[in-house]
Amino acid sequence: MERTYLMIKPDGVQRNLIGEVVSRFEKKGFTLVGAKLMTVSKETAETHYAEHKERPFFGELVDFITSGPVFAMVWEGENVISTARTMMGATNPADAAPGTIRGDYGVQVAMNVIHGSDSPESAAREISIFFTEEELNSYDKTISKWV
Ligand code: DAT
Ligand code: MG
Repeated sequence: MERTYLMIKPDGVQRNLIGEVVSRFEKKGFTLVGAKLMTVSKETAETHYAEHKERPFFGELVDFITSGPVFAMVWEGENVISTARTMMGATNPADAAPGTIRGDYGVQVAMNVIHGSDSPESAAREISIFFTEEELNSYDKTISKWV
């Protein structure tokens, strides 16, 4: 079963959107296998966002993601990686469709509420950066054959 790494960024945590965002993925039918409120270190932020190292906004990105607690999560389900990206909406909230998380709650590109892995490779990499095996729960729901 596919897993993805989702993270409510400091803006989402401080705007009290944890419950709202978690609720969307719960109602969709995905399974939460790990979650924690945590403050990301500069080193971890630089590792997580390594692909953007050369971009002009890299410094700001690292400063922002380390500026306050994030809510780190691992979700499981069929096609959860791409479906979560669809539910998040476009990177720039100005381009994100209404009904998506960024479309409904974001304004600025740097503060776009949520991070989500963009491929199976990045999901595996990001999950291992933020969670140990012991922190992840494998369980079957009785309704799993319905959703
Ligand atoms: P996504 O988060 O949709 O995967 P990304 O990987 O291209 O988008 O960029 C990572 C984050 O960097 C993004 O969520 C917000 C920030 N970012 C992207 N483009 C930016 C820009 N032009 N200016 C400032 N921040 C930007
Ligand atoms: Mg990305």
